[in-house]
Amino acid sequence: AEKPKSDRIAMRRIDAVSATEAELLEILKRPSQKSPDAILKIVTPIIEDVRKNGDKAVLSYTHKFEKATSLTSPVLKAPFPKELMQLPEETIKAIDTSFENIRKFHAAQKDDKTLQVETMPGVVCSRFSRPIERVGLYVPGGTAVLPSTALMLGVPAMVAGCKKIVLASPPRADGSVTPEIVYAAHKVGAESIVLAGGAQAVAAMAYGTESVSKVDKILGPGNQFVTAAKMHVSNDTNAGVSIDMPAGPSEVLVIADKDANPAFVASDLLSQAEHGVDSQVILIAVDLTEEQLQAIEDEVHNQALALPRVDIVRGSIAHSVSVLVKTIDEAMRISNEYAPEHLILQIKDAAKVVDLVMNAGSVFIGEWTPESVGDYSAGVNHSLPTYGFAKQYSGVNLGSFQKHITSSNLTAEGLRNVGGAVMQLAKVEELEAHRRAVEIRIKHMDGQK
Ligand code: HSO
Ligand code: ZN
Repeated sequence: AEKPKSDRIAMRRIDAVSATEAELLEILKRPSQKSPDAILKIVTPIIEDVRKNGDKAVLSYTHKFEKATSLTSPVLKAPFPKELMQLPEETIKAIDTSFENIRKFHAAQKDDKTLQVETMPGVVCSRFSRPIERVGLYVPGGTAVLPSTALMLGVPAMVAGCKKIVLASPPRADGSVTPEIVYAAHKVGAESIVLAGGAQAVAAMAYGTESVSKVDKILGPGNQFVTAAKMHVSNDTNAGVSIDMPAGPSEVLVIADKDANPAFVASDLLSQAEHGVDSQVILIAVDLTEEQLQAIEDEVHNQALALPRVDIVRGSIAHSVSVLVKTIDEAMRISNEYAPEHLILQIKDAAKVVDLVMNAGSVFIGEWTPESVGDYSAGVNHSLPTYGFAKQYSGVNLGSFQKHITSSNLTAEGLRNVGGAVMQLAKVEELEAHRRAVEIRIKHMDGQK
């Protein structure tokens, strides 16, 4: 029987043609997050406790929050026992295929060759990359286990040549980690898995404990506690640790025109909506008739009802919208303003429209490219900037696991060529020692001593 209309799983509609700019901006606002101060009040004492009391503190939080009371050590060291990665053949195959595609795409991002430019005769500037030595990769637990995240973080770390890869993931109540995560950790050559989640896992990796290795950078998505803890430790100059990017709930923006298949469009909106009640999905409908729009909405409703996570979908669809526009240009203007984590182009000549993309984490082009291929197996990374941070951040990539070091190498002639500019600027800044470091050499060349 038909569900009552009020029970319909439907996105709000807004007509961008008649809406004011202010109304549009309001609609495109992300659902607001809990105040960072409130979260910090909760995580700061946890971080302090772990910093002071090490393993004992980490374990006590894992006993409390994960209910894994049988755990006696917060770390599982490699080599990981075979019996902890027992998996069905299909799963091993799927992980292996995804691993290989992610490896290929990230290996192609290598810039092993030193970049070298002679800016003036005898003045050679170079740039070369080196791996970050020790990295901590946070793999969330929660409503879904995400071994794919272990691959998305671990594979580029491995390709970059990071010496020490530490994974952290909240254990299940029996103290174990899902075998898929252990297998992924094994494949990327992780040295250990920290059996903890939340702020305690972040603190353990930032400061190190008796058994958890201290790392130089922490990457990976997480809930608001994890994010707040990452921000906190990266602000502590004594910790000496950096992070990838701020993180918020997952989101997708789909641009669809008359050529789009309504069932495909709906399936993409729903794959993002099922991540969490705080996920946001946006449809930009380009010059669709009422009938076409209705077809998409019907698909959203009907497909949603068949999903095991329909209750989560209800939550996220409740704050999601369809924006009606007339042209692709207008659609792209709105998309660039929103700066979605994922942008799906289900439009005619989609590949050409990529030129207009200014802000987005990752783009999925054409009707045969659902977001889920990028989430798992295509080779692109799924750790992407959310919450509008695609305006200034890139998603995780090979560079996230490297530093770029520069060098300069001058000949005597080079120093003569550039020395005048250096001495003059040193004079302007009244930094006499700087000026003399050049002068002393030039005099030496001239035999004046
Ligand atoms: N779409 C998620 C990534 C993910 N999907 C993991 C499935 N598993 C955030 O980009
Ligand atoms: Zn996903």
